Amino acid sequence: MRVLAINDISCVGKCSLTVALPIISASGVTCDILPTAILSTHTGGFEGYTFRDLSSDIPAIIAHWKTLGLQYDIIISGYLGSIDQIEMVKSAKEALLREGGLMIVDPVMGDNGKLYAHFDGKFVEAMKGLCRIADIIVPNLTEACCLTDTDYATVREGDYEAILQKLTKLCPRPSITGCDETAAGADGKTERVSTVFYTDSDGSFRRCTTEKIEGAFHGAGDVYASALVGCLARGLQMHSAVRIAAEFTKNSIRQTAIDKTQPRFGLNSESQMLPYLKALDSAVKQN
Ligand code: PXL
Repeated sequence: MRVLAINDISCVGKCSLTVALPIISASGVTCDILPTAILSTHTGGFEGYTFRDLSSDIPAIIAHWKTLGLQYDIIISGYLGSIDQIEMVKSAKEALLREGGLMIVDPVMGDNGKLYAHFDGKFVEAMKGLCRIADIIVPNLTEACCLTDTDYATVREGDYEAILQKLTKLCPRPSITGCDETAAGADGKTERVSTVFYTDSDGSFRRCTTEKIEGAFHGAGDVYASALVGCLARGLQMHSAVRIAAEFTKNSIRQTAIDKTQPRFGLNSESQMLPYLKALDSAVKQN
């Protein structure tokens, strides 16, 4: 099983390839990387970061790999710095995904109702085009709203299923992370958060719900997407993969809250890797 992760390298801040490579490899499959840019830090919560765009290298890298006859079982794309790079991911799929392989797109564009720096409406439209050639997409709720032209501010818990349904117009197997559940604790704070998706077996709507830990934690989407890829690469069905990936992400967020490290420095998922791998191993054995 051979996976290709297309994403940037944010040297500091634990997101994109610095998260995808260790998690996917530890899941027990080969993970090759196609870096789209090198940044000194990611763009959320830091100022003065460097950004070296690697777009001009990408066509030659793909051409070289074609001469090697490389074919991937899964390609996952994440943060992309420009519309040109979106087109390059489409070319990478054409050239490198094996017949019947899985194209997974994490349409990284924003969080908490806002687009990240550098993104605009034109980029969102181009990202819809990339989602159209994907088998699975893993947006958070903000990104799902952008992709379905839904006003994030007005979204209520009862709307998640309709938004997921709208996403199927772009891609057959969408899921949405970060869907707050309204059940509030004694202090009025939301205590649960769900990932919504359809099962592989009968296509029924499902919610995978975990404890919500208050705060905005950077890189949670990258941990989730990488673990989901790891689980799918090991042959798990969507419902098991979502459950294991969501649990790992929640445990990593909890560890970060316990350690009280700054959220912009990313999730402390390292110490949660072993429980993740145990859960994956036991699900694979039962499969
Ligand atoms: O975690 C998503 C991400 C990845 N890469 C870069 C980012 C972000 C989110 O802000 O800035 C460079």
